[in-house]
Formats: sequence, structure tokens, C-alpha cells
Amino acid sequence: MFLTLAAGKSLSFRSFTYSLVILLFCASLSCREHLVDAPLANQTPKTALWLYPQTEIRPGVSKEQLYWWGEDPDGVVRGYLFGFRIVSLSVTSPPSPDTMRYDWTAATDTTILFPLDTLFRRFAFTVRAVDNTFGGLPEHAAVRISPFPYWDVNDNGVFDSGDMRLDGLPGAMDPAGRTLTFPVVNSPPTVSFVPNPLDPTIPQKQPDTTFTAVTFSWTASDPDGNNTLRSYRIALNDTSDPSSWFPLSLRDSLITLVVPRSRSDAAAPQPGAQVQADVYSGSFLTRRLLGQIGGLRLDAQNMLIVQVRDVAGQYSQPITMPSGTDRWFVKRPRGRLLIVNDYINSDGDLALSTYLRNLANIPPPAQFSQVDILNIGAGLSASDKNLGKAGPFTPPFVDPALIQTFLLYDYIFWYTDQFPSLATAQLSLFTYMQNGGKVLFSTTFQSGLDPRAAFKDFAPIDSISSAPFTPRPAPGDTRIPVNYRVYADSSGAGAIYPQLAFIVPNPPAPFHFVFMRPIYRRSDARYIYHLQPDTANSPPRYIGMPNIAAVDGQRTIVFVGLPLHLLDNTVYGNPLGLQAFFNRVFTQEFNPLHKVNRAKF
Ligand SMILES: [Ca+2]
Ligand SMILES: [Ca+2]
Ligand SMILES: [Ca+2]
Repeated sequence: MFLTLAAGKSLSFRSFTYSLVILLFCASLSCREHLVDAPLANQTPKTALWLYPQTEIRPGVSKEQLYWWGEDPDGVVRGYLFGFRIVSLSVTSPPSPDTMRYDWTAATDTTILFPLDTLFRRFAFTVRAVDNTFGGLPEHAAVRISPFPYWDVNDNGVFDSGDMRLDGLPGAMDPAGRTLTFPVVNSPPTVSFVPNPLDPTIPQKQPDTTFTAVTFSWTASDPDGNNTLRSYRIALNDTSDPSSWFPLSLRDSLITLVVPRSRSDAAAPQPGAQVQADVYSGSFLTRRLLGQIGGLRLDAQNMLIVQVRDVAGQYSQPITMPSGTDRWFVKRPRGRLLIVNDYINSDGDLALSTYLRNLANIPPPAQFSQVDILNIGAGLSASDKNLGKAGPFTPPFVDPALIQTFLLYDYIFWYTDQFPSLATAQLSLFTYMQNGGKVLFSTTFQSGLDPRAAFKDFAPIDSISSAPFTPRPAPGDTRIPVNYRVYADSSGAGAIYPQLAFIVPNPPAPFHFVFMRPIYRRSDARYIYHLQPDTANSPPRYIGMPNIAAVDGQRTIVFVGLPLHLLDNTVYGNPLGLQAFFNRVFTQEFNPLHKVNRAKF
């Protein structure tokens, strides 16, 4: 303006210099009004607003990226006020009076998540540019425009103590602003089974065969925000009847289905007979019984179906376990004893057949002619086991799935090789025994070291000898001659265990390769067996008569540090071999007063 004025008159250098002095003087005193006839009022900025990517406004997801821009004809844009409201019809301007809540920002874009609680809504988004005659506010300060402009410091929607009037705002902001109305539809939620921690690209799967206790876990999300998730529902096998769905709250995403023995034992005998399963939430100790779900098929394949629902009432696509070519077969428990096969050595078939024959031969009542078997060693190599890996028949959620599975039985007989699945045992056996279960555990020890103190968590021992096998004689050994006797301990009161002895292998060999290490009992426990002295070697390879088996003071677990199937010698042991030992353990040793509560499990 000043330069235009100067250029319009033909001034001498002297008068120009004079004028410049005046100009500088006036500028320093802000005396523009003395040079022009009328003051020019500040001009307000203009605002533009658009969607990105630049598409038609259409029903879409409830998450939108918005951009805006402002231009001021006589200054610069200081910042923006933006806000949105729910409307019933499309609008192009703010309400009058403007009762909206605005956010102050210096940014020119935002991603908004519309709060969705219906399937369809309209949101009107308004932006107003504010020019540099306004001093600005902290980012995201809440601003109200009516009844007068103020900074709503406590963001409660009324002008009260601590809030600040913004009298300069009306003259600085775009009076119209820009408003866009978005028709927004709800996005459906999604649900998925929790990933396998060893391979997050696949879900945590069930074993393809389980008994009547099985755990599932899933997780859900919603593009509208996970805080818009509302609930889950599950069903078994068939959803054609809407009443087959079992509703679950959002916190119930680890669910265990359990059929108590009283219920499965009473079910019709044919394969496919349907029973109700109890629905538990959470781990075993924190479990809550939520109710019963119908339609679990015994001795048949089953499928679990899960959906999540959002606050708008929309359900996700259902997910199923199993899916694809996988299967989930539910076996009806039949015996009172569950054999846990954790044994992968090459004589595994001999071991299992020895156990089944001797259990079946226990005299009437024939409690153990029918037993169930869980093969947790299947599919594992020795190095897998040494690394603590779990096999495909170990349920992914040992707590609570395996604990609940064990509680379907009065007795567990767990036999294992030199690499016992200690993590699995540690997470399941103690709780099982606390709830009335009884355990016979047979293992050897490749190493006497138990870094996780796993054995101590469930076995009646304080430690295992970790001394090296050389020089000899050593506390333990890696081989035991055939026909060596395992003597019952006669130092304590109570019935003496039947004598056992190592068998002669087929084909014959002079000794068995086993890792024999003495055990040291827990203070409440008593030893029940020790190995005979090493008379075949001179000097002996191992020291004295190592203690190799103990029972705890509560008589809930018998622990044997040798592979029992090698002790079925009816000549040097006792005439009934292992059968006499099983009979002693299962029908006499275990405390009859402490038992699994069949009303619950
Ligand atoms: Ca301006
Ligand atoms: Ca306030
Ligand atoms: Ca949604």
C-alpha cells in the first residue's frame, strides 16, 4: 500500500527520503490509520475440507482420513477448529446457534473413528480456519462458540471456573466453515483363534483327538475400534437352531468344555450320542462355570463355531475349529485309569502291551481291564523332548485342558523315557492331585539336573543324583544287568511292595540300557524300592543299593525312577510280575478317602 502510494507521485529524492522517514516513523507507532481514510477490518479466512483418498462420500467404513486447508486474504492461518456431530439428514453448515464442541489444532488432517452403536448413521464434520489475529491455543484444546466463544479448559461443555473467554475468536475465524456429512456404516468385527506361539501364522489347534475336556481361545477386533466389541457366542456342530448358540461376555475368550463323567457315562452307548458340556471360562484355578452347551457328540467328530458381535449388533463371520481338512474327534472316557504315554524309545510297543496286560489281569473287580490312553509322546523325537517340545496330542492349553482331562479319571499312570515332558507334567499333575487324583509316575533320568525344579513340583522327591556315571563305582549307572532284583523297602511300617526284577530282553542281551540314578525322598515321603547291589561287576559299577522309588506322605503319588515295563520278571521278581505291583499301588496304596469329586468332574 505504501509503495503504491509512493510510486503514484513524482517525488524528489529529498521528499522521498522525507516520506520514508515518516513512513518508518508511522510504522513504528502503528499509525497507519492516520495515513488512510478508513480502517480496513480484518478479513476472515476461508476453509476447504476433503476426504482422502478423494472419493465420493458414501457409506463406508467408520474410519475416515480427512484433510483441510485454509487461506487468509490479509494474513496467515493460525490454526483450525474441527468437530463433528450426529445428524439425521445431510447438512452443509454448522448448527445455529453453534453448539458443537471443537478441537483446536494446527494440523491439517485427522483420522476420525466415528463412535458406532448402530449399523447406519450420518456424521457431519465441520472445520473452521482461524487467522493470525487470534493468538492460538494448545493443541486439542476444547473450544465452544455459544453462548460466547470460550476455551472449555475442563471440557465439560459449560463456561465455568478455569475456562477462558475467547473474545477475539469470532473476528478471526471462518464464519461459515466447511461441513461435510458422511453416511457411515458399521464395519463387521472379526474373530480368530489365538496364534500358535511357535508359529504365529497358524492358529493354536486342538489335538485331532481329545477326551471330553477341551480348551479353545480366540481374539477379536473391529475396524471401528476394539472398544466397540460387545460379546461372543459359541455353538457346537450345528447352528441351524438359533437356541444352540451359547452367549459369552467379551472377557470370556479362553473357554473349556467339560463333560463330567457322571454325564458321559450315562449317555447312550452308540457313537455320536450327544451330551451337554459344562462351559468354563479361564484357567483351572480361576475357572468360572458359565452354564452348559448342548450338542457335543461322543466318539464322533465335532466342530466349535465362534462369532463376535459389536455394539451395533453385527456379527463377525463365524470361525470354526477344526477347519479345512483338520478334524476334532471326541473320545468318550471309559476307564478309571488314564495311561499317559510319554515314551518314545524303540521298545514302546512292548512297554504299552506289558502295562495293558498286567493291568487287565488285576483280579476282580476288573477295574483296569478298560483303560484310556493319551499319547503325548507321539510325533516327537528325542531331541524334541530334550528341548521340552510338546507333541500333537498334548492340548495347547495344558492348564486347564489337560488338568480337566486328568480329572475325568481317578488315576493317571504316566510313563516316560529319559526325557520326561516335565513342563506338561509340572503344569498338570500337582493340580490334579490337589483335586483328588492319584498318580503313578515311571521315568529314568538322562540328567539329574532339574533346572525348573519341575520334579519337586509334583514328585515326592527332593532331588535326583546328578553325579557323573564315572569314575566307578558311581551313585548311578547307564546299564543294569538282566534279572537284577528291585527289592521292596522294608524299613517302614505298612504293607511291603512285591519284589520286582529286570526281565530278559528279546532278543536276549546281558543288560538293559537305562539311566539309573538314585532319588532322594521328600521329607514326608518314604522309599518303597531300591535296586540290588551290583554283584555282576567287580569292582561294582554303582554304589550300594540305590533308592529308586518313593511314595508321598499323602499316598497320592508313587514315583519310580526306572522303566516299569522292564521289571515284569515273574521268576526273579514275583510270580505275578508287574500285575502284583499295579494291584498294590492302585487298589491298596492310594488313599481311598482322598478322591476326585465325581459330582464336579
Ligand atoms: Ca485475516
Ligand atoms: Ca468448562
Ligand atoms: Ca463394528
